[in-house]
Amino acid sequence: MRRTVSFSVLSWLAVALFLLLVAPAASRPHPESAWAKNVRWREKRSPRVKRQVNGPPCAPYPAQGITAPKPNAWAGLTEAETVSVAEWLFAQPALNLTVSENATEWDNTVALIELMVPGKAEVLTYLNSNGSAPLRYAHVVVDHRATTEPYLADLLVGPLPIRNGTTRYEPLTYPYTKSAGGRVRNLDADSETMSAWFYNISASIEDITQELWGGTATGADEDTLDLWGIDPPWQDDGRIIRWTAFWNLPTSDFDVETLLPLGLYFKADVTGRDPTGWSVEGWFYNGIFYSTTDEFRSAFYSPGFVKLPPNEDGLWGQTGQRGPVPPLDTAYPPTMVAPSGPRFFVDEQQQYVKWMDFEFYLGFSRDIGLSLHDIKYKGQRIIYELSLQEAIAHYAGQDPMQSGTAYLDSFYGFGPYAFELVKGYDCPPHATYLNSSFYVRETTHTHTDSICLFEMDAPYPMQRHSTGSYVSAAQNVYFTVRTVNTVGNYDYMFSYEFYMDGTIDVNVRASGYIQAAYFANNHDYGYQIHSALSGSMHDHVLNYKIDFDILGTANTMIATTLVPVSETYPWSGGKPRNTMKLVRETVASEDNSRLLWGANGATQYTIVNTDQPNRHGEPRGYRILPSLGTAHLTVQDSSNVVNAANWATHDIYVTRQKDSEPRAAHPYNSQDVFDPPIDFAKFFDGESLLQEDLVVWVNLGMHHVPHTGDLPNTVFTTSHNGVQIMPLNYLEGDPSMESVQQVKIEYKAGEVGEVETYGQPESSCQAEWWGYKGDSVVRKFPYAPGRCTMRPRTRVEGRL
Ligand SMILES: *[C@@H]1O[C@H](CO)[C@@H](O)[C@H](O)[C@H]1NC(C)=O
Ligand SMILES: *[C@@H]1O[C@H](CO)[C@@H](O)[C@H](O)[C@H]1NC(C)=O
Ligand SMILES: *[C@@H]1O[C@H](CO)[C@@H](O)[C@H](O)[C@H]1NC(C)=O
Ligand SMILES: *[C@@H]1O[C@H](CO)[C@@H](O)[C@H](O)[C@H]1NC(C)=O
Ligand SMILES: *[C@@H]1O[C@H](CO)[C@@H](O)[C@H](O)[C@H]1NC(C)=O
Ligand SMILES: *[C@@H]1O[C@H](CO)[C@@H](O)[C@H](O)[C@H]1NC(C)=O
Ligand SMILES: [Cu+2]
Repeated sequence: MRRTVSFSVLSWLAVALFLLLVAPAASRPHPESAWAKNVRWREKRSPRVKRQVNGPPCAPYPAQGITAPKPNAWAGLTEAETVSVAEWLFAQPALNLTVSENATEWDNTVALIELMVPGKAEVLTYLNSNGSAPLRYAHVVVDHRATTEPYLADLLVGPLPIRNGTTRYEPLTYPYTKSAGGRVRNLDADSETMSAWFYNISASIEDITQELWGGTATGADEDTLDLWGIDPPWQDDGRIIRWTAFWNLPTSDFDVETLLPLGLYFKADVTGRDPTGWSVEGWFYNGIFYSTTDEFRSAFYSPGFVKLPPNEDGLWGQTGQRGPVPPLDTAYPPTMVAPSGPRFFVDEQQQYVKWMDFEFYLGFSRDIGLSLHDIKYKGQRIIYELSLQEAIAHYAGQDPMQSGTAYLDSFYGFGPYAFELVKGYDCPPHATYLNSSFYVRETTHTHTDSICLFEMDAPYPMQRHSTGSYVSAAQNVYFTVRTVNTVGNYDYMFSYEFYMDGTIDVNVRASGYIQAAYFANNHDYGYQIHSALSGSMHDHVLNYKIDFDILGTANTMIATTLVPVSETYPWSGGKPRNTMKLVRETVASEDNSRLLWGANGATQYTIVNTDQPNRHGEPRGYRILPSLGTAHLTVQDSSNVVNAANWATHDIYVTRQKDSEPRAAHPYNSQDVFDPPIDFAKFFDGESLLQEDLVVWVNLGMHHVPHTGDLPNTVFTTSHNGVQIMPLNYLEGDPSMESVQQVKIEYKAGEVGEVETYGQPESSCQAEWWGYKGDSVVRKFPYAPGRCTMRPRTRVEGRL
């Protein structure tokens, strides 16, 4: 679900100052900016009624301070570094740059300046062996438009600090699988002209839009309709084809436009930079394709032409309280407090975090937003990098708009859309917050409080056990790092959760507005969810990179499969027994390292170090387990993305770590889908994976078939997916037993004998523990009293 293609840049350029600054490459259908809305809201808002309760304090808690063991090797460029790089770039005559503020579609601009993530070998030397900090380089993207063949060029600039004479720039080619000198064509170079051209097409059927919907899309202020279309454009046979759809503009200040398709589409060949060479190639309405505008017009004015109803803004598409309030809903809901304050440490300067036995650094970039680095558990590195790589939302439908939509979100970037979190809603009241920053148009923008960190008590214990004489239970407190990235119409909530048993849970949830389809003839592609609306089926697939380092970089993936067998044993009297076995296999090379979770969850994938067995001879490692069901792309050999999302074809992949393969996808893969800058399939070249430095690429996904419950917004409860990364024979036992947050209550005959609290601080629950009774027994029949009494189960008698 998302936004719009880039040609509608012009429509929001005029008004959406904020979003414009955020993402010059992206575009949105909104007539108004968030900023403008905010101003209007301030004018409109009524005096607020404060909650008259003794609720928890809502001010964010600063975490305990700490000094990171080393300066963060992934920390973004400083203000001074960015400024110096920008100045230096503008002094390079060959780049022929124009400042963004004054640039036209025919000027070169700087699209990005950020840290070039240093190579792993260098960083490991720095972290492990007191080596010097890696040299810092900037990653720069130059948007070359002062040419008839516009392109985006990745450059490496450095080393930093800038020094006349020693600082150089060179094409950043090594992360590419495409042999194109670190550059890719820019299909959006003419977005403003294209927007104007599309408005002209729309204006040429103004009589029809007036008759169908009582409005126009001509680029004028009084427009009530909008135009945007497929992403990526069709790129077959060297032509660039864009299908454009008509949408109703919202009449409220809600972001409902993606719910207001009107069911009319036109096809245009927009190859090249000269608008006089562009042409309309047809129209599509209510299941019928018309190959010219004249043909469509004459059909429209023929008797019997069926005119279908529009989708219009209304309460149904707007969030906010309505309808009868559920019983007791106005009372203050349960909430969590942190009586001792944050029980974790943050070095804000170095973006370093330490909670219990986990510690790691944070990174942040335009393409993927938040990333986690050098994750150590009990002092040992387990993961060198854990980061989102790309997200696709691949739609389908009987119309060319839905059929042609397959958003690759890193094109828009996650970093610029990590908006400030809503305290008490996005994160609990006691959370700690960090800022994130990103470069845009010769400025640095900071989203304040856009990363939150907090501990939660899970609503179930880590462990419990009852017997007739005691009960034991351990509290399940876990730690979360979270951001929410709203890329267009869709809000992704990314959480990294750390558990006391050594598990890391990576999960994503989705909310916001769906991109819905016009209802006509779409029965095979979704449910009808409103009067003229269909819920446009689509897949979300989000790829994550997990660069494991289990007890060093020499690692192996082992697939352990439960298989049904028929086996005769020495004791089975010559008769086979139908049973099951465990089959251990290594994933030996990149020839067979594109994997599926498999039927019935029978295969467990683990990353181990076979040279580091535990005392029982089993290799120590970590297991990767889908925690909420997963999804890869249903569409095979997608006509939309071709080779641009070859990371979405399977559930989990393993490759050998290479600095030349830092990312599964490039943000501009959508610009050349047949030969994208990074074709993930090319990572698989048969290399051995036995005791090598391994990277796991895992997909989280959702098959989203929106229903009425997706209106007005998709809900996080059902739209979610996750994987757990959990210790496997890694430790001697369950490490959560080190925590004092557990209890053992001994009891007998309805009386508590002893309560063991292990020195944990007093809490109000402790009084209740003394009231623990166990079973209450009421005799119903005075017969054989000895046997009728419930007997306490003891270890000896129990099943275990
Ligand atoms: C943009 O152009 C105007 C007019 O030439 C000039 O005054 C202004 O300084 C330019 N902006 C920047 C950021 O260079
Ligand atoms: C430099 O860019 C300008 C537009 O900003 C263009 O007119 C000019 O031709 C370019 N010069 C070169 C040498 O490419
Ligand atoms: C790194 O330096 C610190 C402080 O000088 C020293 O304590 C430590 O042993 C050194 N570590 C290695 C691996 O050289
Ligand atoms: C590099 O040289 C340019 C042009 O001579 C000068 O303006 C700039 O200040 C110099 N930068 C540094 C870092 O010495
Ligand atoms: C759109 O139409 C106007 C008025 O006919 C014309 O001046 C303009 O050049 C057209 N724009 C494009 C991009 O074709
Ligand atoms: C976040 O940014 C705000 C506004 O610039 C600043 O006041 C605050 O100190 C920053 N917080 C952190 C943790 O850096
Ligand atoms: Cu969805």
